[in-house]
Amino acid sequence: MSDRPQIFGIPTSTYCWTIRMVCAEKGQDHDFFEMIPGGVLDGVRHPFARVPVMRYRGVVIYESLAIARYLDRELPGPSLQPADSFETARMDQWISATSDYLYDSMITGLVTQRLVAPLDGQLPNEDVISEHSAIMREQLGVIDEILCRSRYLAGGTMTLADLFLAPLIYWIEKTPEGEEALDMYPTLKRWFHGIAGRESFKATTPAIRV
Ligand SMILES: N[C@@H](CCC(=O)N[C@@H](CS)C(=O)NCC(=O)O)C(=O)O
Repeated sequence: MSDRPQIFGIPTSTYCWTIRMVCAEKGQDHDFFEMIPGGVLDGVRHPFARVPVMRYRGVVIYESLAIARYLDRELPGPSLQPADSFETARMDQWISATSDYLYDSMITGLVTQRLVAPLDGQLPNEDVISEHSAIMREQLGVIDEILCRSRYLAGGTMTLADLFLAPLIYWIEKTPEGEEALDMYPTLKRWFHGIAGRESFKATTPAIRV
């Protein structure tokens, strides 16, 4: 049985990246195994055909939030979850919004079309990009407003919420639409570059260049 968390997934996945950053922030080495959604590797599978899946100390956990919270509680190192109830609610609110709304506009609507489709030899769907970029710009405005009032999404300390959102911002910044939108929000941009400058982010950035 491995004494390091084993993370199964695809390197470009924002969810996988968040989990890898959680390990790095806790000062915990991990092993990453490439497994496509729906795949089975070394007996590990996600029953709903998604990634990541994590195996650690003989237990298998899927769903990023469950994995992140588990690792944060189990591993030594600085806590990535607030002690305060209101800040915890704020953290949960932003993780939920990231997974349910921001991922859809930024990754599914923009990044998949602008960056991934051409890699597959397909033309990006400009209507989809334009529709989702407009939604994304509004969402970025909401996030920027929060970050004008507090250093991180849930308050004065970095939490899991920041680790869930930062990989999305990394990918949108690689698109012309995302880059232009981020230029409108210097506070959000500063927050992102603060996270992107951390060792945990740099050590887990996907090797792929687009
Ligand atoms: N609720 C899941 C979502 C994970 C997820 O959607 N992962 C993407 C990769 S970033 C995936 O597996 N997509 C495959 C698909 O949608 O079929 C979690 O939080 O872990």
